Amino acid sequence: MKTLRLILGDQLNKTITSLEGCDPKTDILCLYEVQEEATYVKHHKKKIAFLFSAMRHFAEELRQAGHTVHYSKLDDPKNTGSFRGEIDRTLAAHDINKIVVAHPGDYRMLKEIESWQSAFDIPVEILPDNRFLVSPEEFYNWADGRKKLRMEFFYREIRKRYSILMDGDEPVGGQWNFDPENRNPPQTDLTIPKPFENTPDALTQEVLEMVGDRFSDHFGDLEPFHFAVTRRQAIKALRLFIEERLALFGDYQDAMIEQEPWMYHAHISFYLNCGLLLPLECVKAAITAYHEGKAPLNAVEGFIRQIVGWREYVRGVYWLKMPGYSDLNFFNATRNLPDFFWTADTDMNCLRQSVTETKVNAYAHHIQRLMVLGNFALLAGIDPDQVNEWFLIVYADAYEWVELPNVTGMALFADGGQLASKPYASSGSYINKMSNYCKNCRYRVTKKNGPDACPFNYLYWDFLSRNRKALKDNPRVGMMYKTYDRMKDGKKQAIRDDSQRFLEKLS
Ligand code: FAD
Ligand code: DLZ
Ligand code: SF4
Repeated sequence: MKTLRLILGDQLNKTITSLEGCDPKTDILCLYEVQEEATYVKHHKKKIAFLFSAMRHFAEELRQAGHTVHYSKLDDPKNTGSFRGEIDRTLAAHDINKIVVAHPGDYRMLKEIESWQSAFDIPVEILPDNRFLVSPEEFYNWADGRKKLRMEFFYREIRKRYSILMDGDEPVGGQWNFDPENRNPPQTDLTIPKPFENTPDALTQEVLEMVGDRFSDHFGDLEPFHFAVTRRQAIKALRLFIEERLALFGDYQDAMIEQEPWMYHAHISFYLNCGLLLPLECVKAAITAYHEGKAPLNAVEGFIRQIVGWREYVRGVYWLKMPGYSDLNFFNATRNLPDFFWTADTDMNCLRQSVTETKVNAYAHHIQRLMVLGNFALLAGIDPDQVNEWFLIVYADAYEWVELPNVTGMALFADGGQLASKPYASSGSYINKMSNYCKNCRYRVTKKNGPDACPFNYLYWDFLSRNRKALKDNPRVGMMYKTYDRMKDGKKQAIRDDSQRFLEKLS
């Protein structure tokens, strides 16, 4: 009797629990490319190509390590298009008495897997997902009894538990968080290193052709394609970040420069989220660089906080709050997503740059996602379902467990403050301070009203005014309402008129 060990497309690591205790003589390792996963939302072409190529390379590595691997290619004429159909085919061909799989990333997928036991009438064992440092159960325990789930306190516990950047019981440098040092505006004379670029091999070329043929109506540019698709290549990408970018990661973490999509960020979320890299190895690499004097503490602490803090925290929130979390709409926002989120056809330069780079790279860095794209969706009152779907489609690192809390919780405040203490709403002045986008914009960031004024300026006040009832008890926005209340009636009317004119045109 054999065990079918299913490896999902985002579980591409030999240490994954579903491979523990695997008997290469009897067990079959299964990877399935299926149409239902590629189209439950219409993922960016580059995202599909990346994942399929990484899956095919991983299958090859498993074969070379002596395992029996069943791999369903999407363009195999016999491919049924669904996990159920593919498992059915494997069961029909082999004498299998059990299915083993590591806990999936998404709630949707968990429900699907839970239905298999009765569908196939054999045991289905779901093992913990060891690609994370904190299990959903541990997070429930941490959250239990807390009024507010603040990332900072969660992060400190993880630092202590894993002894990360610790000096006994104290944080190295005497501070847990160096964020205040990490908000430098961009300098004009920065020489930003070239990003990691992998050259596609024959296997990747085959995938690119297939994706080009079959998903031509999906968003995004398929080529050039430079993602790492094996663990070895992903480690190279990580090393390059540590050597060339980490030292300035902290200083310019929030900065945005026209035509510079990569800045000093790590560009490893795609690899972490599909298993090619693991969180602790990234953290250790950064700490080693700190001890070797290659990167300052503000950069290293900032980087590890993203990985062992934010990343683990949003996953914990996701599993704690699902399934209800995906339905939240605190501000009752109903506006349709504007077309320019797909076409980049807008006069607002910050949005045009961010959407264009997203289309080309299936990547945008955090501040573009939060303070340009997310901020606009928040201020314009775009329906959270549509915003979530867009973010899930367009980024190569997007899976619901990480995308949903970042969009619903952090960018849109659609959860009413379960994740963030106040909405990340801002006028054009923040974007102007942290980028050079405004210089080449048809709008004027210093103008507050009128046809040439930066739309973020009036939309910001209009958002606060529209949502006063919902935000009235939030102490962190009280000051802004005081400022609004001091405005003359004519100014308030101009804000309303400009916003209405702009938003009507948007629809
Ligand atoms: P860096 O800035 O170099 O950070 C290093 C690593 O820290 C990242 O690779 C990532 O693994 C982790 N990290 C940083 N911030 C976060 C965060 N807020 N949540 C989780 N992990 C974090 N990240 C995704 O992985 N997938 C998503 O679908 C996604 N959607 C987002 C949507 C919005 C609206 C916002 C505001 C953020 C989103 N993020 C998402 C978080 C963050 O923007 C990306 O992780 C980051 O931009 C990835 O690029 P990087 O590897 O260069 O990150
Ligand atoms: C994202 C994705 C895509 C596009 N295709 C597949 C696939 O064909 N087969 C597969 O096993 N996984 C795929 N994935 C990743 C899954 O969507 C992911 O494993 C679940 O959403 C759980 O996180
Ligand atoms: Fe964006 Fe306003 Fe600056 Fe234009 S002026 S780039 S719309 S913030």
